Amino acid sequence: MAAIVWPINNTTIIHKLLPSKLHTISYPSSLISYTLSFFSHLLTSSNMVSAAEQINSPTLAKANEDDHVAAPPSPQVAVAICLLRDKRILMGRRLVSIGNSKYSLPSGHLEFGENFEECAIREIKEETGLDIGKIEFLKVTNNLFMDQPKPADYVVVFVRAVLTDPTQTPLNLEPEKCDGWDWYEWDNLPQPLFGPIKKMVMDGFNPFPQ
Ligand code: 8DG
Ligand code: MG
Repeated sequence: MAAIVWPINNTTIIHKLLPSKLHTISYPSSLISYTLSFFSHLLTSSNMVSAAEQINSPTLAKANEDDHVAAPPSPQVAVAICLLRDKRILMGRRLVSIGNSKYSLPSGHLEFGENFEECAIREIKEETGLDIGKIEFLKVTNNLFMDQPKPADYVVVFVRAVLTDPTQTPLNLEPEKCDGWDWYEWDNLPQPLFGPIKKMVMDGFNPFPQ
């Protein structure tokens, strides 16, 4: 004997009723009569869930919200600048959560449509008021900060640059993010260094032209 097997979840009833989706299996006759009566009940308009209703359903909205919450954070792109002056480099002590109280380079997030050079010029200007030129690509690293309340993944493009006016002095224009800027000899860098730059130094990185 043949019986129609219907889906339990009536929100997918239309899809499941396509002929190609019907299954034929053997069942006792009592179950078949129950099956057919329930099947006709499902086909009444009051039980059919339209596509529009499904899209507007609170359940779907909740599921989408849950998906959004569960989505992993995306990697971000930052440009870090090795600003060189004679034999010294500009560094400042961080006051933000990632690398708090550690010394690091001026750096910031790449904005949409910006190239690395434009980002370096803008970030240095915003953080120190300095104008830079002769910007050259040095290195790119991928840095994970998993010990943060909100873990972060930064792809960091390191460039080097020099002052366009060597008499300019750095200002601390974002005092909530940095303790202040100063020039440091490469072989006498301030301590403690921020993790990613510390690792680069230990691996032999040197931003000065050789
Ligand atoms: P923005 O909002 O002004 O664009 O950014 P920001 O607040 O100035 O960003 P940032 O923390 O100075 O730099 C962005 C991220 O780059 C930082 O959270 C971690 C990562 N980063 C590294 N290495 C270095 C580094 O040597 N110096 C700096 N400043 N950031 C670095 O992975
Ligand atoms: Mg910064």
